[in-house]
Amino acid sequence: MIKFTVSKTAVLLSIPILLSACGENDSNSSQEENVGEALEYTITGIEPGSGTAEIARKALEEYDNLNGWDIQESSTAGMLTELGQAIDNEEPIVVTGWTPHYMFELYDLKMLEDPLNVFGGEEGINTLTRTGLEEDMPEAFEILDRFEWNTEHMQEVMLEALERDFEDVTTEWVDNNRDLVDEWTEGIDDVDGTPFELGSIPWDTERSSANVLARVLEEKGYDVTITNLDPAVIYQALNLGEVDATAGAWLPTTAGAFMETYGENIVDLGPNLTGTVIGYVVPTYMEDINSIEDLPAKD
Ligand code: PBE
Repeated sequence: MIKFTVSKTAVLLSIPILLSACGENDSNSSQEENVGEALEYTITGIEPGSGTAEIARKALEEYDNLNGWDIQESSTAGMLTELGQAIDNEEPIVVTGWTPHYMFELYDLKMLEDPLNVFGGEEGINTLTRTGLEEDMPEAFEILDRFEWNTEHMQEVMLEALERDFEDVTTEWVDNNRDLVDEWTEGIDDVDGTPFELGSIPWDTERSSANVLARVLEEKGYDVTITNLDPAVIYQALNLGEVDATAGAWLPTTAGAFMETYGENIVDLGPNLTGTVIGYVVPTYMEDINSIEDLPAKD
């Protein structure tokens, strides 16, 4: 039902888009109004309970023009399906997105500017451990502390993992990136089957880092279990010492509230990757919408 309304309105949209392409700035307002109507003032969100979802909601409060807008939270898979469908039909859509993610490889998208800095701009993905890990498992702790890669590496793993499972992909990745991996492990003693509990949250970015680390720790002799937990739960589990580490804490913004609540017994080893961004994302064909403030207010 909703889809039908969107596509009907999208037909109306094409005329103002053409007009604004001729450089008539004051035609923008009519197009912007239609974008809001076409979307029924709704942003397509992801899993409630994720840091991203929390901050996306906060943005609705902070931006006056988003008064009356809502976020339809569902799942990352649902969001990606809706995004794909909208793009197939060149319909407007606003989603909550993040980079690195293959959505930016598959489609022409842009992250909307965030002049109020609600989404925090560039952040990093930090490695966290429970307190006491350094004393209990100094070898693993040292590897975790040295672990550092970049968005291209992660992107490569995520793209490959669209076709094959993460375990295969990361086994191969570790083999192909031996020099880098050696930097994380050089001079560190092997262990003999020590169990290691690695927490992950169920998104591809975190699956990538958890699996790369698992392969590296396994090569050193650890018996690694990757446990998938909800974002809020992983911080509680670390705080209670129920998992040993995670490599997937988007900080300081995305997971900032979780760290404030549960961070007391968590050791933050700093970023293993930098330059990540979360925010509202639109297809580039929405030419007049470049900033969150360009989204039309609901009258
Ligand atoms: N992420 C990707 C999310 C959800 C999607 C890791 C940025 C988060 O932790 O909120």
